[in-house]
Amino acid sequence: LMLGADLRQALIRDEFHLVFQPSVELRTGRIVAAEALIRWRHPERGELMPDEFIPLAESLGLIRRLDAWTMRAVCNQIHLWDQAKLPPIRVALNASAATFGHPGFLDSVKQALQASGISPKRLLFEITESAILRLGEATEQTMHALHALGIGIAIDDFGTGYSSLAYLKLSGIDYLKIDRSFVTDLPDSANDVAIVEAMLAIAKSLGMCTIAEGIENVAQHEFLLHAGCTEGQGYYYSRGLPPQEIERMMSPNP
Ligand code: G
Ligand code: G
Ligand code: MN
Ligand code: NA
Repeated sequence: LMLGADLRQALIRDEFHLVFQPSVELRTGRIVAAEALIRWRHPERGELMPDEFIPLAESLGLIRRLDAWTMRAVCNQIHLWDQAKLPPIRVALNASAATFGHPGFLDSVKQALQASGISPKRLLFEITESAILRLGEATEQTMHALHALGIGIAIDDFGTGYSSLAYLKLSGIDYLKIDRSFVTDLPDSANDVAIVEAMLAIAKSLGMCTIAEGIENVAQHEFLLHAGCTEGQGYYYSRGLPPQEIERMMSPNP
């Protein structure tokens, strides 16, 4: 309850910041993307993680403002990286169902792109399959419109949403992000091996790229590389980093 009041204040006082977790192209080891993850520097409680305040923001109706803050911050950061002539990596953002499903969402994206002057190709929205199902038909139009602008779409936490596979027929999905729960026990778990191989086969036949989440060791990395997964994310490569550290990792002469 207290935290809810603090959250309204935090939006006014601008107490948020972003960390960026690299996504690595498995074949080359290059950083090709980064996922923007929000953090709240609470004046008394210190650094708070999204699971401590995103659900609260959703229930208090503040999530659209929070996601709008993230979108502006991401666009500004990309603009700064472009000015510094860093490699043009893609930046992924998470959007809650209420954000993605709002009628004003598309316009707010266009506005953020225009204000920052960045290319839409640099952005990728992550949406969970449960959000897609909850939103229904409007989602299809939004995904299509984002895709038409050149923005990427990824299904986050793929395989965990108690959903059918029917939504994969929707146009505009560029990436499937294989949830960490399927990666943790690779390559020892025969079940997880079978499930992940099946997911990679679906993605491949639908012309989608794949990103495995939660890679923590070389055995998982090797398995996913040889199984044909496109990209990997996880502590094996890097945790979420402040912008300056990402810059150092991407600079040609560190
Ligand atoms: O930062 P951490 O790795 O703990 O992220 C946990 C989850 O929080 C992410 O997987 C994502 O779903 C969610 N999240 C992070 N940043 C944002 C954001 O800006 N907006 C929304 N809606 N969710 C976010
Ligand atoms: O899936 P979401 O978009 O909710 O995922 C990001 C979350 O996963 C964040 O909380 C992040 O800190 C966490 N995370 C990222 N990489 C790893 C990893 O390699 N291992 C574990 N255990 N958690 C990770
Ligand atoms: Mn995500
Ligand atoms: Na995820």
